[in-house]
Amino acid sequence: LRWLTAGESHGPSLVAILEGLPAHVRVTSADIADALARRRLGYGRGARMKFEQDEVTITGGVRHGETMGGPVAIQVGNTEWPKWEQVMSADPVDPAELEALARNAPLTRPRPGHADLVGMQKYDFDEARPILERASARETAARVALGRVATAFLEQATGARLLSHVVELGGVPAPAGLVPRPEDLASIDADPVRCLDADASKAMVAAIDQAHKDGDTLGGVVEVVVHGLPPGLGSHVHWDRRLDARLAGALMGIQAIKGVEVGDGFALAATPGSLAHDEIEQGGDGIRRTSGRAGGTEGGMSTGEVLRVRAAMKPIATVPRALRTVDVATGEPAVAHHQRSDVCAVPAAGIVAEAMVALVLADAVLEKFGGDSVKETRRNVESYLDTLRFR
Ligand code: EPS
Repeated sequence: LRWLTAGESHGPSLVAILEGLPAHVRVTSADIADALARRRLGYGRGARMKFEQDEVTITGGVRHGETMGGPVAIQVGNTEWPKWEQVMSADPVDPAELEALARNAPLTRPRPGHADLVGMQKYDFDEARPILERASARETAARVALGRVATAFLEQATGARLLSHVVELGGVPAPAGLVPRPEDLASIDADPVRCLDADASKAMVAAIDQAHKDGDTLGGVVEVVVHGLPPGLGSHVHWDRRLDARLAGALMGIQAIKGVEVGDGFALAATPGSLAHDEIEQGGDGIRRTSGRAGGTEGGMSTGEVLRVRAAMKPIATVPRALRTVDVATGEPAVAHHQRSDVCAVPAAGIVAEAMVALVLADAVLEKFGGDSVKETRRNVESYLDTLRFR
């Protein structure tokens, strides 16, 4: 599976291409629009989330609600575009016209923690606009669109079900050990911060309100949970084939993510070996683990138990109570530029994390089982499961 996104935060649209999916994956523009709407959920988002719409068009690879085997191409229109037509025009614009636009004022006061400064250094720009436009988490809309297609494939080919929830926000933890089931998804999505526990959710909302008052921003931790994966995705034989390594890389590739855990992750480092592993027993319907500390991978392979991966998001770098920086035009001390921002985008990060996990898993499923149609992949999965040793 290969995939790419292109487009800027205030450009005309984002575009995304997914290549290598089999034919007959059932997916519609409405499914993708629903996934994008889930990404816009979440208490603490900024003004733009209220007035901007995600306009989805599938421009290739799907006919009458099913993939045909060719690259799937999706366009997500930015309804903000008319305001940015000159500032972000692909073709040259009369400099006098540009200069008259307040929106085009050079951004020379880079935000600490953002891509602004190092991006200007690396790509040789004297202001941050060309950097922040692509660094923006707006791009995650394109990934969520692709992730929805990957999720459809996973469900239809393997029966796996994927969801996410917020396990910590602004230092407020959800109770430990809550592992949501697929049927919890509707109530998680209905919660303002996508947290499974009502009391923790209230405290998280209060933390966001306080940060908003203080002109501050908040981070948190999201967890993606996948039920029903077959054992044996990924491999122990080489570092870059390990499923957990691929998941970690994909999650770290989301804007603002600073840490990843598989299963109990960092807590396992402080737990004696006798209590850190998942013991194996012969259950009624086959071999199973008695707990889920490893998060559903052993030796870099899915075990067939519930997969659980976490991503830690730092607070958004566009902090209203502006941080100290240097005006790169003058070399003088300054405060970082700020127009508007989200207080917290952790609930949305869960949806993006689902998309990244879905893309990695779809890739791993195709690697192991192949198939040019969903039926063929499913048949291969079923015959593998039927002949599995030690079931
Ligand atoms: C973002 C900053 C905000 C968010 C944007 C991501 O945009 P702006 O700077 O225009 O206010 O609204 O997120 C989205 C538009 C989106 O669809 O998620 C950033 O700097 O990452």
